[in-house]
Amino acid sequence: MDPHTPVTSPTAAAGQIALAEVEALLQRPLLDLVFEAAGVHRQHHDPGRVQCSQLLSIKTGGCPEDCGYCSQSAHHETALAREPLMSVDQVLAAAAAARQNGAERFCMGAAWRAVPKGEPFERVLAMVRGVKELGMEACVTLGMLDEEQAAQLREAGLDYYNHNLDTGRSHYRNVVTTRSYDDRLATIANVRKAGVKVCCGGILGLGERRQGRAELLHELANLDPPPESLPINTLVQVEGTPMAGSEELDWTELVRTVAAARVLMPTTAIRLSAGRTDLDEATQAMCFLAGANSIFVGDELLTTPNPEPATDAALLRKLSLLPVAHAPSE
Ligand code: SAM
Ligand code: DTB
Ligand code: SF4
Repeated sequence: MDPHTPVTSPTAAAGQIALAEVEALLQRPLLDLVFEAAGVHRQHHDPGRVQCSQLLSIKTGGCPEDCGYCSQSAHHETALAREPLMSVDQVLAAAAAARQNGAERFCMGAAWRAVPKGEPFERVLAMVRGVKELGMEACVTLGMLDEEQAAQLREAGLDYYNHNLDTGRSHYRNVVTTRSYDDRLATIANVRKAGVKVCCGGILGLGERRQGRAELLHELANLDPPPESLPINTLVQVEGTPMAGSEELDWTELVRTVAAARVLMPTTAIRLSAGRTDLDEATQAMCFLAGANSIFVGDELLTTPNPEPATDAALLRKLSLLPVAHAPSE
């Protein structure tokens, strides 16, 4: 068959998607795939808008998990200094500054295996309430949580919980050994049950093959419903972590993955996440064309650099992309 022959692409809206269908999508000629994804994107989203979130690491380093990519794992010797849980005032000052810089969602990350009980969790709940009072959307990423904790976060006003599957099921054991794929899925189910929106994606460039990326997209597209927000990170190589030195991902594989995610999950917000400092403008533009419509802004992610705000502002201007307006306070 001519590789450019139009095909009927699978979409999560139509129910369960087979792994073979995702593999076929990822094998399509790149430009055909991007062309289709751009069409799907324009049917479901405003192609002139980009959702902007800002991150803050509220508790840094010393994490008991052994995620092979992470600067914050206590299992690896990295240059990162540990920092205890920040105060509510410190966090809200950072959130207010982020809002001033144009972020409409504030995402707070903690290097925990699981959400702790007691005062630290109460403090996080106060941070969520405070971010909401600033009129911003609130997102947290705190590791595993149970149903009751998810309900408390919802009660505090939390909009999104970020919990990534990172990679496909078969490659997962090469990346993390201290928790299972099903542990991740159980937390995501608890978040859903509480009525909090799910932000769930992965990292490309962890030494996986295209097959591994197909498996990841297959898992994500078959979540019921698929995640409302899907971060696609490319590995930020951190010296001292086992994944540092992994083979660099070719830019076309990133674009291909973004485009396939857009076709499979038409209504999901796809975030071009970690790794943008290593992407040239043309690659980022291609990702936006292929369906990415969300980024992290601010010059730092959690512990690693992000493009300077002026650099991002210039890129968005060149592409005539506007940030999504601030959501009104609830
Ligand atoms: N401890 C919590 C957890 O793992 O769910 C929350 C914080 S963790 C740093 C949030 C996510 O950041 C991870 O799930 C991973 O996908 C991503 N991440 C961490 N280090 C990264 C790196 N070096 N490059 C790209 N993405 C990374
Ligand atoms: C996600 O998928 N990417 C963000 C957010 N969720 C929490 C984090 C990226 C972290 C990159 C490495 C660092 O800065 O520590
Ligand atoms: Fe801990 Fe999260 Fe880093 Fe894994 S990714 S080591 S759970 S902070």
